[in-house]
Amino acid sequence: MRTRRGTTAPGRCPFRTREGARVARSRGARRWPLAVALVVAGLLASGCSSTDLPRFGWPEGVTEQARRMQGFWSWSVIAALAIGVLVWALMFWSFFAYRKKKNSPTYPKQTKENLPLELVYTAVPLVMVAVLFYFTVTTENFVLKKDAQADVTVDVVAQKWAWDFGYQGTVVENVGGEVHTIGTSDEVPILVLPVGKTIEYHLESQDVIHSFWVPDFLFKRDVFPDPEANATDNVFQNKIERTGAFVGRCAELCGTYHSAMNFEVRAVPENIYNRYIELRQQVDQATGAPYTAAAALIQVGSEFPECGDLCAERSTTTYPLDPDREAKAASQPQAGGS
Ligand SMILES: [Cu+2]
Repeated sequence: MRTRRGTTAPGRCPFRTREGARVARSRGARRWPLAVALVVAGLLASGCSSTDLPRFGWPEGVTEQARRMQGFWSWSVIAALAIGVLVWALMFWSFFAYRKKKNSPTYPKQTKENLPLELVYTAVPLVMVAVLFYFTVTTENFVLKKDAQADVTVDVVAQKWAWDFGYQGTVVENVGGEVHTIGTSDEVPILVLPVGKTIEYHLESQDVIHSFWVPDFLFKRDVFPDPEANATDNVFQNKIERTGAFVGRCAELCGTYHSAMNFEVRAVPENIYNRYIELRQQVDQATGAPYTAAAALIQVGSEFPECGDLCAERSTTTYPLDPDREAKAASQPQAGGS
């Protein structure tokens, strides 16, 4: 039944009229700028830059293992987006292709129990889960892989509330034993390591459970007392890909000064690392005692001016927490630190 412009017959959809269609179109036209503004605002509010885009929010790690995990994450997101686009396309195609046609008196043909189709959409998700599982396992195996022969092996001993780093294979002149760097309440221990080399970490706690965590490694591992008796895998390896100072923390709530249990990884070129370890095994003529970590860093810095802040005697990423409970002021960075 035809109607005059702007009126509708009882029981008919108002958008069937030309007037109604125009109203719907104008509402749609008004919503488009709002939708675009929301998308733009969302992108701006996310704080991401174009360089972050390939990582899809994954933090930037500094080890070979972290890069592999990032690759897995990025490809997983790309695969999810591709499948999402396909599903959205199928949805919208079916919305429009099979909608009730204008002037059509009946609904489109309804179908059900299409066995081949049901088998397909049961099998496809299973394949997707299997593919994701395969890449999850291979990535995890890569991250946890241990080479038979590491280039540098360090003993990491955690205790309330400091770290002790020992370099296997080193012998301190006149004193014996391996080179150790031990944190105190006045000094954050610096673990100097070479870039591009396989580092092996042996973890053990002297008391409670701690956790060795360097955020830039995108990796952490709980540190148990007596790891053999506790049947824990206390050894892992990684390869640091770039120089820099990276803060390390205890990631297990281990007691009163847990938050003070920081350290710093100093990743340096191999020649600087070799000289540092050489010095740490020697007696410092100025003191008559073996070189401390700070004295060795100062000496290496003077021999290799290009070392710059990488040879700073104190940590540059964190600072000791003042354990004095009476001190009301917040701890401040050490001179030269940040
Ligand atoms: Cu701890």
